[in-house]
Amino acid sequence: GETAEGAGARRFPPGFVWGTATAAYQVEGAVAEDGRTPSIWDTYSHTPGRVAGGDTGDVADDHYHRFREDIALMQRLGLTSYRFSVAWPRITPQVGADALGPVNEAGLAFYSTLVDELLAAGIEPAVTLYHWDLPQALEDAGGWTSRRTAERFAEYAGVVAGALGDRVRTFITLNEPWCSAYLGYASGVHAPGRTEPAAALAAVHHLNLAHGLGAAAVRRAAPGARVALTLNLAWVRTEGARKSDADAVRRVDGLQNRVFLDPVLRGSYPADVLADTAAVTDWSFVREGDLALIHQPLDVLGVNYYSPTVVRAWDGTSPRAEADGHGNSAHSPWVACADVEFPELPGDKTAMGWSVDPRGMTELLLRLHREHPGLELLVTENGAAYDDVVVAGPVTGQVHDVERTRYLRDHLAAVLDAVEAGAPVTGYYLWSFLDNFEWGYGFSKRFGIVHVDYATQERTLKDSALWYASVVGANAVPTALRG
Ligand code: PNW
Repeated sequence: GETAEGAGARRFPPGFVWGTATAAYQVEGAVAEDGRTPSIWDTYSHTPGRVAGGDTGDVADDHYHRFREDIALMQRLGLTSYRFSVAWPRITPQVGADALGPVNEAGLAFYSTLVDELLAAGIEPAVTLYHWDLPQALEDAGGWTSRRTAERFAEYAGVVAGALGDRVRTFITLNEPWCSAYLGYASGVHAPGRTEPAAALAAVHHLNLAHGLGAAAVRRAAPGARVALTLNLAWVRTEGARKSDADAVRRVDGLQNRVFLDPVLRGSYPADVLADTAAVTDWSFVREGDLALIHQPLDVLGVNYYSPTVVRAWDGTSPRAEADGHGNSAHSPWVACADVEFPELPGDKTAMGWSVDPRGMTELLLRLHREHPGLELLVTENGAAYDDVVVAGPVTGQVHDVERTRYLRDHLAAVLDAVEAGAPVTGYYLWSFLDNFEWGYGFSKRFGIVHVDYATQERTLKDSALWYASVVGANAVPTALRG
């Protein structure tokens, strides 16, 4: 094999940003400290039967107390950036539908210190303002089905940008509104666990509105900062040749990609999506002027990519295939798609059951470049869960996670394929830095390049972490793997 420094290596553009990503509820713990109040994920994870193993984020990786140790590990790996999220319930713990309530200085102080320590270690912070931990009080007042949630989000975003904007270059308004809307309100496998398709589409709109209002608030509070939005987009494809297969592609593409991209980047909702979903909702929650508010200038589009989306028209007779990894057969996240199925693909799968398809990443980045030329792209998440085993090593434990390293190598090569074909991708954040609370799967799925022993909070660098360090150091991805 070759190391990243070796002859068989492909270089990334100079200045390419290399990082890892986490999210507050998945790593922080300390859920009742320094004035934090519950979010929808506290409620959901403490509801029996919702999360695998009854796991909760009460302690998680204890990152709230161990962030200095974690930053030291990042520094040792040579990482140049860290994407983390701010827990809204730490910042405005008394928020209600009609008022933001007082700012909790202790909550802000935690993130301010985190930013300072990162900068001191030579690591650039990238801040996600909403990674799914909605204050419970807002859910009680309708959550994302209510436009007041979007209004309060913008106020909260302005507070955080005002406090950190002198040191933080990049603010990401929302992480994956697709998950918040469809997994939270249609399939119910994420908090708040509702299963109402009409509510999911109302949530789509109010999340889009939250992005637009939040983007404007960030600009006012931190005029020098870059505003980004992170979406989980997919290159939707079919292996079927029927007209109905092509129609299934168009509809799923509409719900996954265009219903978020079009309002933000073009100022309109796709007419076909409105028509496809007309039996579910009349979209009357979209008010005059909303699309102008959503259509704010965007500096960077964050792209999260894990696996492909492959569809075909369901003939209505054989059992409907649902191999899209969303984990709920009774309630689909795909509203108005009862005649679409998600066939099982041959080939490699991760521990999530998600198919491995690096080419889908290249195609996705190239499509974004083609359809939105000039828009800077940032890979804000990519990575894989595998069933890691810690083995005894000479000094400390070791994790020989060959499959994760191969996944990362192949996806970095896929990013580089897109870059070489002209896509303006400026950085890559690996999901995740640490093993963490994987939402409905609890701690049973490990995405980290750093292993966490949850009983002791001991961190162990996996082989993939050392491999990633060599990639970052060389600014290049090797064409082959050692051993
Ligand atoms: C993303 N799906 O979640 C999130 O941004 C992370 O917090 C999470 O840990 C990571 O990906 C790995 O799951 C997703 O069902 C959750 O398609 C579910 C889906 C996609 C992304």
